[in-house]
Amino acid sequence: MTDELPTDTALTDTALTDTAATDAQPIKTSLPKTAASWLQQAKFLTSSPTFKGCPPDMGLEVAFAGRSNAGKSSAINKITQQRQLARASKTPGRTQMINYFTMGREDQRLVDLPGYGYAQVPEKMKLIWQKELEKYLVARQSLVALVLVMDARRPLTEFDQQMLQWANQAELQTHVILTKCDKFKRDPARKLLRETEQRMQALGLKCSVQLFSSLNGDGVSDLQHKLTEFLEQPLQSAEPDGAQAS
Ligand SMILES: Nc1nc2c(ncn2[C@@H]2O[C@H](COP(=O)(O)OP(=O)(O)OP(=O)(O)O)[C@@H](O)[C@H]2O)c(=O)[nH]1
Ligand SMILES: [Mg+2]
Repeated sequence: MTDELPTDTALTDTALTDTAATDAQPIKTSLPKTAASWLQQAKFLTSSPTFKGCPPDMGLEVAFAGRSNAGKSSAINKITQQRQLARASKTPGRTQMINYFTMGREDQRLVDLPGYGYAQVPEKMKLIWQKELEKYLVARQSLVALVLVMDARRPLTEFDQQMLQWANQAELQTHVILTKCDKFKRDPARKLLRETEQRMQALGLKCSVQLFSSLNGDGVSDLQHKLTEFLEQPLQSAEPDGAQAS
């Protein structure tokens, strides 16, 4: 490791019928129709500057990690279709706490982490962040996956690589999003995606990777679906049994 550690409803009211629990009275369960409508329900849960202050370590959570200013908070706002759920800013180092969001159930959470690699944070502060973030990444049992956010113009920094190596060793599923891909035309963006995949392969890093833009919405749906997989979120099936036209 270098001297820097990562510091950085629309619920449809349609009732679905689950007949498994009882013969006589089926239990009615409301499920969101789509990944987008599930994520749209996101609400702020809590913020903590320390690992100790995090909410109870139960259920499942996915954390957004990555270099400062890469676009973590903006990505959370975009996929939840809420402008100011997570605080985004031009000033690097904006997110200074571990911020929690839930989609109606406290056992499914998204976490916005402070960014790493921002040199202008006071040294003392930086060390505190590093420690707390390290504790969080190592000890948090409910952390099932990382979304590693990289600025598409500077993918796979030394620290990103270390983060991926660590996640691979810890057997933590990782999905990389290359943000700000709106800065590229379509073909160069695709080329960049291919090259990044190849570099990861060459480095022996296992993870999935996609393009993303909080500005024009590229890749939003892919990321939303990935999160439903990680958080094991059931959705209404597109064509419920018996819905086919005869
Ligand atoms: N063009 C473009 N700008 C983006 C995109 N995502 C984020 N930005 C901008 O990048 C800056 C940083 O975004 P944030 O979402 O605050 O970044 P962060 O990773 O949360 O930063 P820290 O909290 O400091 O770690 C802001 O000015 C955003 O408007 C994107 O997809 N495209
Ligand atoms: Mg942020």
